[in-house]
Amino acid sequence: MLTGCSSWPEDYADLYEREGCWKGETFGEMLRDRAERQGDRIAITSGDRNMSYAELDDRADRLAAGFQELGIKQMDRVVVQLPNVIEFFEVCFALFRLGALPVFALPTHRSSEINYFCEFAEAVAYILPDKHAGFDHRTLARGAKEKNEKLNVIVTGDAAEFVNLADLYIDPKKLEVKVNSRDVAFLQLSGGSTGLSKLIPRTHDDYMYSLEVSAEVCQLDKDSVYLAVLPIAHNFPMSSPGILGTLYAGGRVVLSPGPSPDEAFPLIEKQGVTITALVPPLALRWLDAVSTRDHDLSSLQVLQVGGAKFSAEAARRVFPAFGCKLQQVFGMAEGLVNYTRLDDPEEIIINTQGRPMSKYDEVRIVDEEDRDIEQGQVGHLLTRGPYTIRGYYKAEEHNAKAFTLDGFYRTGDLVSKTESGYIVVEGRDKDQINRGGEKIAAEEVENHLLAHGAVHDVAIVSMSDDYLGERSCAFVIPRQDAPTSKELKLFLKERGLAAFKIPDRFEFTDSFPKTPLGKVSKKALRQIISDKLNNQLTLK
Ligand code: J2J
Repeated sequence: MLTGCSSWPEDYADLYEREGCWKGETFGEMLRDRAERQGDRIAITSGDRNMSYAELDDRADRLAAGFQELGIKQMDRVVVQLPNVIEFFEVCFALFRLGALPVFALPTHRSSEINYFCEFAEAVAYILPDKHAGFDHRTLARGAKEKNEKLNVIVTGDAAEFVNLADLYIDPKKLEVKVNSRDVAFLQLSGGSTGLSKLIPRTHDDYMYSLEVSAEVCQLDKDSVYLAVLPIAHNFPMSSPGILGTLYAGGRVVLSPGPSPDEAFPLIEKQGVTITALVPPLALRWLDAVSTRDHDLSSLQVLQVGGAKFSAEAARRVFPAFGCKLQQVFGMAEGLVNYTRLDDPEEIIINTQGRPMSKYDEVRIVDEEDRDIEQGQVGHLLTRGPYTIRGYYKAEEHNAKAFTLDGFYRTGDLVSKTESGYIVVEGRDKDQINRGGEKIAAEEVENHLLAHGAVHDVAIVSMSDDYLGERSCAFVIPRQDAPTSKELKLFLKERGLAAFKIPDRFEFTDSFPKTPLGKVSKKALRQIISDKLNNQLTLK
């Protein structure tokens, strides 16, 4: 096991293996198997390009050889920041075959996040696009390289002074590495609640099991066509069942260049898409658009919505608008995924966030003292199971708080359970803003703002928003020369913070409301901003 990671205790590992959850298969082997069994079938469609399983398998081998020649070895960490492109798959499977570990960054991440991932994960390489969504990613590479001149920078497209990914597909060699399925396959990002995002070590065995069960619950098979709309580095479109679950099932992944109805609807029609996954704000956008377009979306069987709470009102509109099933998905990159089942009664699909996908998932709903509460009451969700991590990467101190002594992960979600065992997400007790599915750790942004000379103190909270569900609001106690919100936004941008983390609104104040224990009361701040927004609405 990679140093800095916590494995499952032996008795649990034995249990999960004995029960057939962990099958001893690595990602590299999984792709090889699909390529041998159905090499001619298309694995990925991107624009006009169709890549078969055999071709993906071969290109992964070639790239693994190229990576090896560059010096990338088993257990090395490689920051991968690629959008929804075929190279994403080739890179991941090449690294999996070498036993090297992708560290998944989002295309929206900027220098603050990238430098942290490179440094914290002690990455030997950083793989990025030349430009994406109007941004030149090579500027990030230059910054990262300045901090570590040994970093291998590999670029898709115009590589400038860096290595071009296209040059690394060389004659495949027999790889001498033996990758163990119990080992970490990659590091996924957590939404985070304290400071910087924690890295989540996921093993071949545990993640493969989550793909197997996800594919089963979502009834995927070789004829399934999954449209990847959300950025595929996110855990949801990656694995629930997502792109990897689709490959697991031998289906076809279609990559959408963007999430808008204008980009996605024609693809659904042309490619016969059967399933796709959205976050709630996108689902709202699609719901509004569908009646004004005349694309034939009849191939769509399942529309998944997750990542943030989907309101019952919006959920009710899905079937009439799309004529397909809605599936609510409540998951987390740390592990546990809950799904409504495709044959569940409508009221369950509309009003709940599903139930755990595996019978080996253990779920507890507890009070402040970790005591189980009565069914139907709201409490803290704890979970443990065959695909839920036992600790974050190199985070001993944080792990002591984020996990119970007996290994349950504290999700930070407040939930209740229906009589039939379905989970309803009721709120959150983690210091995080869920901005339409993008998670923002308040403390991370607060720390950046505290570095501004004119900021004495700051507290960031969520404010409700009709479209995104939540947006972020920063309450700032300024020093003498009060900064403007524009200055502060620019300051954060210049510090290289991803745009989605920059507060949507700033409120300047003399003091913060306190809890009886003397801590800043974020609850009171949320109330202040909510009252203010309501007043503004009434005045309009
Ligand atoms: C309310 N809150 C939700 C939902 C996630 C599948 C689906 C989603 C994620 C994901 C994922 C929610 N209703 N339906 O990894 O595999 C909030 C909770 C949760 C946190 C996890 C997957 N679905 N959430 O969103 O790691 O607060 O994973 O703890 O990004 O999102 O965020 P993340």
